[in-house]
Amino acid sequence: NNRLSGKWILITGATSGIGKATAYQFAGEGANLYLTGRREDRLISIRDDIQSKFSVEIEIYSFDIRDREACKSCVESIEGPIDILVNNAGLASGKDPVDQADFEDWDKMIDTNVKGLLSMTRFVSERMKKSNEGHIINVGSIAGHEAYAGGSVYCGTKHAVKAITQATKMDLHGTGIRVSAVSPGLVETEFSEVRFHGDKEAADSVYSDINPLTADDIAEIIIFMASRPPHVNIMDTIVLPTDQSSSTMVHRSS
Ligand code: NDP
Ligand code: 8X3
Repeated sequence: NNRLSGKWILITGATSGIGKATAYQFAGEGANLYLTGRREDRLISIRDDIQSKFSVEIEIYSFDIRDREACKSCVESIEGPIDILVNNAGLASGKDPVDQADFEDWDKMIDTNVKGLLSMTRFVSERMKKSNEGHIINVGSIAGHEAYAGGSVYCGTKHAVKAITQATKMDLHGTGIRVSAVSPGLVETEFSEVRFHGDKEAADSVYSDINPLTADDIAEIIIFMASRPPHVNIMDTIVLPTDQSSSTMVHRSS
């Protein structure tokens, strides 16, 4: 009665955090995986580790999601079915005010979180439409529902993910394809280390004295969405740690 067993799941950004946890949980349900990310060494070791624990098939594709041709050739070289696309690859880069922020940071976020997600959606939805079934699950954020200071562009990209999710659902109206988003608050992953350009202290302070979400908490929500019956389409879920009540309202124990 497992609705995920034997399905094929394409996960972007599977080398770390939420994408990696999602890969393990889908494998635990007996689903096969296409895993992507830039760091090939990690893709290889994650593939080998998952296959030492679960008997599933895994293909890995190492490329930069900002490279549209690479997205196209990844999807084209996948011969088997793509039942579910988890658009997870993304990042925040910097948290500077709009008058001081770095243009390279802005380009990275827009090119990855918006254009990369769109490229994958474009190529995969075209295929799903032919078979009239599939499920696209976008990783949004609380930052796609509320903006905060220093987040003009990151929050802008996640508001875009929310709009893209809604419009994609409408574009695929009348087909059997489902379109969902999950919108987490603070999840302790490599996210803040990336945002603060490797400054571990700054990254740790984001999660200090709170009980943050884990990547597994979000993976569980993704698995739940994916395993509903085919007539059930969860549009979005905002998931916060109990210690967080809005983007900026965070209860710290000290
Ligand atoms: P991590 O930094 O742990 O993981 C990010 C993943 O995205 C990595 O696998 C990375 O792979 C991949 N990625 C980043 N840039 C690229 C690129 N140019 N090409 C291909 N892959 C890329 O962070 P999270 O797991 O936290 O982030 C996953 C998603 O969750 C993101 O979309 C993020 O915005 C969102 N999110 C995170 C929250 C949090 O608090 N952590 C809260 C809400 C949403 P590689 O570097 O190997 O390419
Ligand atoms: C990540 C959530 O608020 O840390 O999307 O930027 S936040």
